[in-house]
Amino acid sequence: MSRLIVVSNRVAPVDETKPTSGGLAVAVLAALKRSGGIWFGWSGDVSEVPGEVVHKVRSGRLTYATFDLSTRDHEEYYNGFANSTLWPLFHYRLDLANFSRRNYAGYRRVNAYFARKLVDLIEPDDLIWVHDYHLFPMAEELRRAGVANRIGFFLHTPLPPLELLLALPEHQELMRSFFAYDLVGFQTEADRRSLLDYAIQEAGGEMAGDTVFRALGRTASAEVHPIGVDTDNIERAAASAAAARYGARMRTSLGGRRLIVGVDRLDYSKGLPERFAAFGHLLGAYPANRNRVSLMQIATPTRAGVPEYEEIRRALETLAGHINGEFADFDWVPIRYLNKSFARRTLFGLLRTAQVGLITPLRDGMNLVAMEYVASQPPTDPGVLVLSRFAGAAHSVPGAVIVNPYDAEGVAEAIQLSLDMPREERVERWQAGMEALRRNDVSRWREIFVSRLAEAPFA
Ligand code: GDG
Repeated sequence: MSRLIVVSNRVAPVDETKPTSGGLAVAVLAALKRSGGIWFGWSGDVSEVPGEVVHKVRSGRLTYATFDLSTRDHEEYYNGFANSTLWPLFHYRLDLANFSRRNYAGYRRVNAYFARKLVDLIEPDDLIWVHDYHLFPMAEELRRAGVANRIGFFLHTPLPPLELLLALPEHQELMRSFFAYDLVGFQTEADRRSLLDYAIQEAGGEMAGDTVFRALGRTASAEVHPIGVDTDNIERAAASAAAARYGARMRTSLGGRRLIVGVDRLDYSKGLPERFAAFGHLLGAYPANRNRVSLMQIATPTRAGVPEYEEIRRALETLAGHINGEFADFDWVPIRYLNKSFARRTLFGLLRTAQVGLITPLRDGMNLVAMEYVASQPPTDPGVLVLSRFAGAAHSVPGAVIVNPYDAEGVAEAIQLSLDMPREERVERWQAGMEALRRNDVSRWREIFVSRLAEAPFA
C-alpha cells in the first residue's frame, strides 16, 4: 500500500492534550490517527532563524515532520496573503480583503520553501495530499522539482464565484496552480462549480468527463468530497463521566433555565454579531424567554496578528454589553460570552447540555461544530441544531432547522420553534443527522479521497 503524506500549513500539536481549535487540524488529526502516514507542515513556531531542519516526531502510526517559519514569512505568507487576502475573499468578503504584491511574493516564497523541504521525504509510491488555501502552489512547485507522484488537494473553505475570484490581482497565477493537481476536492457542489467556471470560462478549458477537466494543457478531476467528524469518538466523549461533570456544573449555574450554545473561532465569517442580534431579537419579540433562556457563545481567539480579528472582538464585546444591559436581571445574564478555548471533552459536555445549537456562519466551507453538536446530543432527549444555509454543513447534516443568518427575525423565529419542538420531532431530526454523520465520518472522507487519488491520472 502507498504511504500517505499530508501537507498542511499547520500541523496539530503532537501533545494531544493541547486544544486544537482549527477545523483542518482537528479533521486531519482524526483522519490520520488510525491510518498513519506523514504529516508535514509548519510547527506553529516563529523564529528569527527559520528552521533549516525538519523535526520528525513519531506518535503511534503517524510521523509529524515540522519546521519553523521566519518572522517575515509568517507576516507576509500567513498573516498576509493567506489570512488577509485569500481568507476574506474566499468567504465572499471582498470589502475586507487586502491586496499586496509583497505578501503575494511571500506566499510564493514560502510555498517554494515547503516544497524544497518536502522533496527529500518523498518516495516514488507516496500519495501526496495537500490541504487548504495556504498551499495552492505546492503541486506546481513539486512538479517543477521533478516529483511525478500523484498529488491531491482539498479545499476546506468555500471557493467563491468567478466574478469574485477575478478581483484577485494574481488570479491567473493562483488559479492555474490548481491545475497541477491530479485531484481537487471540495466541500460542496457550489465550490466545485466555481473552479470549473474559472477553468472553462476564464482559462479556456473544457470538460473531458463528469468530473475531469482540461485546462492550460493539464488534466485534473474536480470532485465534491464533504468532510466529516470522528462521530463515534465524539459520541463517546460527550457521554463520558468527565463531560457529564461539566454538563452538571453548567446546569447548576443555569438554575433550571434553558441554554442555546454557539462555539466558533472568533472570525468574521462566523456571523457572531448577527447571531447576537438575532438572540436580542428573540428576547425582544418573545418576552417569555426573558430570564428563561441564555445564549452561551464560546469564541476561541485566533489569528491575533490580523487587525480585522481585533475589530470583531471589540464589536462583539460591545454588542453583548448592549444586549445584557437591556435585558439582564439580578440573577440572569442573557449572553455568556467566553473569549477562551476549552478542552474538547469539556466542549462536548457543554454542547450536550444545550437545547439549541446555534451555528449561523455567513459563509463556511463545512463547519465541524454543527456536526459535533449533533454527535454530542443525548439520543432520547436531543437538542435542535439551528444552522445557516451558507455553511457547507447545511448540505451534509439533515434534520437541522435551516436559517438565513442575515435575517435576525427569521433566526429568532427558528430558535423559538426549536425551543418549542416536541421531543418526538427532535428525536426524528437528530436520528436523520446522526445517520448521515455515521455514514460519512472523517475516516470515510479520508478513505474516499485517498482511493480516488490512487486512481489518478484520470486522463
Ligand atoms: C475550517 C473551515 C471546515 C473550536 N473552539 C475550540 C475548539 N474548537 C474546534 C471545534 C471544531 C474546530 O475547532 C473548528 O472547526 P470548524 O469547521 O467549525 O471551523 P474552521 O476552524 O473555520 O475550519 C470549515 C473545517 O476547516 C474543516 O474542513 O469545516 O468550514 O473554515 O472541531 O470543536 N476545540 C477545542 N477548544 C476550543 O475552545 N478543543
